[in-house]
Amino acid sequence: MTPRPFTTRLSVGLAALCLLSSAQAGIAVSAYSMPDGVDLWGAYFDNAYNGTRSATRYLSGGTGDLTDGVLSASVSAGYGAWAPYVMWDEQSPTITFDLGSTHTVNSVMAYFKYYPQAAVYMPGSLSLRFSSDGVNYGSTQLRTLSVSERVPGGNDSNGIFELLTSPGNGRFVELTLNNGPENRWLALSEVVFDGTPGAASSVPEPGSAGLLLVALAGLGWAQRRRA
Ligand SMILES: [Ca+2]
Ligand SMILES: [Ca+2]
Repeated sequence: MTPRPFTTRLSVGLAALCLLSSAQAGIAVSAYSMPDGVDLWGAYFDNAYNGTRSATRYLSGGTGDLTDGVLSASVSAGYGAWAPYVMWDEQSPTITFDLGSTHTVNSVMAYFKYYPQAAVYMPGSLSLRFSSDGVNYGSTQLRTLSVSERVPGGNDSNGIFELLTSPGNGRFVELTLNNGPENRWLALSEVVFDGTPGAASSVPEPGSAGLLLVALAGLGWAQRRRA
């Protein structure tokens, strides 16, 4: 069989990309709560947090550094350059995200900084749980980072991870950063959720964007194999 010209394959790929972006959109976080980062250098805590900071430095009712759209930054300029990050030392903090309403969550991306010379490491693992009411949570998804994931590069490199092992459903997402064997600094800059509003749907209707996407993806795959 004659392979289709490149332009045909390109248009199929673009169509699939457009569908992907419309079928799965970023979820805006309404609020998150957590123990604030360390109060050092005017940078290590949650600089942008706009909710309440209690006397024990517990944050609630707002958003900040972890959802401001700044995913990664160089910290080579010194202490103040860590401001985009929230940093905890010898802790395994739990962060509770409120998505505002129930969503099917297909992706949770986390953006960390790695700087071993400054004792800033990757977590050993991450625990995720979903809840519809913020009280009763489902079973825990444990995402263990591999040896190579825990060493994403040299000083000032970025550790960026998909945390979900399978789609979740709910309004509240509880994320715990389980410190690794070093039990030292963790530096987190952003957590990005993707998915669709509403509860987990049953069988999708024929002709829906999702099915079309699957079909187009299959077409592209078949053409690549033929090419
Ligand atoms: Ca950020
Ligand atoms: Ca900060």
